[in-house]
Amino acid sequence: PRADGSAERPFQIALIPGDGIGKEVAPEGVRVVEAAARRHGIHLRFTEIGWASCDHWRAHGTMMPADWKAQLQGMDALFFGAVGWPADVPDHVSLWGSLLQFRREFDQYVNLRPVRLFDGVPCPLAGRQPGDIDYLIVRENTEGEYTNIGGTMWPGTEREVVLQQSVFSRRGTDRVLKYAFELAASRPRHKLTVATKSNGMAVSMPWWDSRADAMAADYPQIAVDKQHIDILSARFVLQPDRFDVVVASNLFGDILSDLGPASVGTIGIAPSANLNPERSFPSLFEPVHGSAPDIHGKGIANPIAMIWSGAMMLDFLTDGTGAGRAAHDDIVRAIEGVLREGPRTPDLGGRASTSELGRAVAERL
Ligand code: GGG
Repeated sequence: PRADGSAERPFQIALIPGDGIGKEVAPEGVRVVEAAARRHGIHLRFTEIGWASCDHWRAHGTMMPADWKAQLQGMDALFFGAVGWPADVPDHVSLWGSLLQFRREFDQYVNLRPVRLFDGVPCPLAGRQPGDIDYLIVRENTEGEYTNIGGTMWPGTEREVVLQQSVFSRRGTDRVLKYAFELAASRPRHKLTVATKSNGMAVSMPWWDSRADAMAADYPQIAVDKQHIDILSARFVLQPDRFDVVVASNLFGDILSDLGPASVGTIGIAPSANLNPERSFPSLFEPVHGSAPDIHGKGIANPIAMIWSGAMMLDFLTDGTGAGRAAHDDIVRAIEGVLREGPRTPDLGGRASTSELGRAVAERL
């Protein structure tokens, strides 16, 4: 059933494998999402797209065709693998030419990234049990430190000066803070950590803090904790159980969302949802990890991040209700089972292949 009540039309999903291991994990994501959707009577239609990739850049000199938006017309969601690599395409070209276009043009201003410690995943943090660590990172996703505004003076000389500007708008900041406050209000612990660096970044971050303080007045039930990004990073490792919802600017959120999953065992299982909460545009679901050139082509990438991102997609598409929520929960339970009992890919200390793991999750549904 669809949130808008139109049960007949299948959800249209653009499958964009991208580059590197994105191409290897994407089919496993589709395998599991299709199986879970079928079980719950959710109709999906995937359309595979070869652009938003370095292959496209090599053939055409751009990451995407000029009419990419028109080609995605009517899509309900984008299911994305990874972008970047090989090295003949500079990373900033591949990222700005694809993923960042989607985030900006589709106004996907929330990047939701869960971090959980699972039974069976070797955790480098001593003494932590599954259940101790379970938090959500809310990353601002359309502005902040991710800009291409700036320039170079006197390039190539000893006087060379490089400027890179950040952008923090009141609208952009307030809307992501609001999402994070609402999310914290919906969870039992009622706790929100605001990532900041207001001692060093003396313009933008005190202002970011002041916006959080202003909003906190509307949420007296939420315990708000502002932390500088440096000590916050240390506490992700030393005291991860103190976090519930963490809201951060674009760059800080990007760094935290690799650190969090790595500190509980592997970034190979970390999912993310790039959301346009108003649903005016399609949202995008992708692993936190990138294209991983070091393991590309070996068939050993962990597909769980892609699979879990697919579960988040089903949940979001159906507005967190009924069939989509049930399909999401089934997938997460199947992931829990595989992580507990195997098979395991090398990042988890095993020797299983990407497709063995994908099949194992699908079989547990
Ligand atoms: N699947 C995510 C991916 O390909 N990430 C590449 C990357 O470098 N992303 C940067 C970002 O998320 O800001």
